[in-house]
Amino acid sequence: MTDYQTIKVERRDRVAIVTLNRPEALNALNLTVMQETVAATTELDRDPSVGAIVITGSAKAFAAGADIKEMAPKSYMDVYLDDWFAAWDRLAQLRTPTIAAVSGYALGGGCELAMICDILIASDTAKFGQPEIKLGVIPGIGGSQRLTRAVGKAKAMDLCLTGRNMDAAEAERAGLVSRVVAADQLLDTAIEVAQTVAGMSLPIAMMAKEAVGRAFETTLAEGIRFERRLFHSTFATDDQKEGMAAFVEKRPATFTHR
Ligand code: CO8
Repeated sequence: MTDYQTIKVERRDRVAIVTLNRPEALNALNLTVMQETVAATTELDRDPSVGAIVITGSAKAFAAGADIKEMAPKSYMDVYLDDWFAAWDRLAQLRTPTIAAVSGYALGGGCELAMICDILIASDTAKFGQPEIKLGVIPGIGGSQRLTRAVGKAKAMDLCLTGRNMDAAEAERAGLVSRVVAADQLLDTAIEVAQTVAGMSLPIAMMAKEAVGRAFETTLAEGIRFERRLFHSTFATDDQKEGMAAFVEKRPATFTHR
């Protein structure tokens, strides 16, 4: 597996774990972290033996945001011409299900990275926020859009305008995270969830992900039409035959991901 400077990539059967690893900067997302995370997840996404990808950080910080020291001297032309942060959009294009396991700070770009993932699991120490306004900027990796879709206008405005943090309990109540667990259980829980997802048929999991994702992009009628067409197409897979046969025969399904 490729050697990276700012992330670690491990495999556990059909699950890949990408760990942000810049402890000296609380995993601040600099150019190298972005390039390495995008390169690693793109490679994992192409590998059919990977059924789910967990993205995590340290106990203290999932990621404390974009790297402020790297950003501070940039001019408008620097960030415009480089289309600064656009590469993170690649993560939203991954077809393999992704799970963010968040402990400690998930601020600014850290919160945005977690929100790009399909399932967001938090430890009871997690703190989410979009504090960019305190730096004289606004969210730049989708925070104003994804947070609003996840938690609604009231909390999104509150967080983006005051820059305050939301703790794990508030994040769960608001619907930003699907589960909160004790800090020492976080990675095991995320891997367990990832193993459950990875045990399903990969093409069917991709379709489920695509269908849910569509809800954020389209009208209800079009979304339902899209879902129905995908549902029909599941009947073209071996795994639909296997999944239903296994139910009828009262045995566990063995999916071949075809
Ligand atoms: N960038 C760079 N370095 C950071 C960052 C960061 N986001 N966060 C922490 N660090 C560094 C600190 O500078 C410090 O380094 P050093 O030891 O060399 O001084 C080290 O990490 C440890 O941090 P602290 O000493 O501050 O640790 P504390 O436990 O005291 O505080 C906090 C932790 C509260 C998380 C604090 O570090 C903090 O407030 N960090 C910044 C959080 C933030 O504002 N994040 C948002 C950044 S902006 C963004 O993500 C999107 C911008 C979109 C712009 C779009 C432009 C195109």
